[in-house]
Amino acid sequence: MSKHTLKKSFESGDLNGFKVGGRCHVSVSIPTPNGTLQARSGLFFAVIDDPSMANQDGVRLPGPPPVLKTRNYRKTGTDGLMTIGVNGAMLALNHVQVAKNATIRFWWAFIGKDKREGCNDFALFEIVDEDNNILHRRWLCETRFSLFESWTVFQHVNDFEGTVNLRWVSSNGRTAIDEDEVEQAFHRTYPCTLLLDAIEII
Ligand SMILES: [Ca+2]
Ligand SMILES: [Ca+2]
Repeated sequence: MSKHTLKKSFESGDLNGFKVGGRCHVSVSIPTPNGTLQARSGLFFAVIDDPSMANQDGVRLPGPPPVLKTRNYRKTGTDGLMTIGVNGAMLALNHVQVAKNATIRFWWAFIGKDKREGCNDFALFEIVDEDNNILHRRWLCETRFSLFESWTVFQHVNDFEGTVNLRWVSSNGRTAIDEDEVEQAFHRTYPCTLLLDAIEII
């Protein structure tokens, strides 16, 4: 067992200890296309971006809290399609001590609503150092591939020794030919949701 271990399962019923960007909360259940989903561990789980804070046309209801701008998140898929973040939400655990070869593990689920042309909503996880250098980033789900994923385990063996920030992001995304293409109002609608539970560093 590594010298720095951590367990977070949201069983306090709040997000104390996490940095929150945008609309995040804890819940005991959430509706999905496959019925009601409950926590993977214990009673509570985190909901990153809030699907209940949008109307039936997918338009976000006014805050507070404000949504988080996510346009710094982008990637080009193996098929050449570029995806650029629009807005969403983020949960972070900052200043986490990790030992080299520690295993970072958590359970995630994804609920997306957007299969429209020009949209690719997504969820990702990243590990950054204290200077914001990306040590590891994994795109967990994209709506162009899947609109719903039930609880799935993520595991990563860390190869960095020191202090890191762990971030989970849920984001509206748009697809673009080039980065100068302008975001449209419809890119900000039908936000997706990332669910998170049972975070462990062992
Ligand atoms: Ca839990
Ligand atoms: Ca969307």
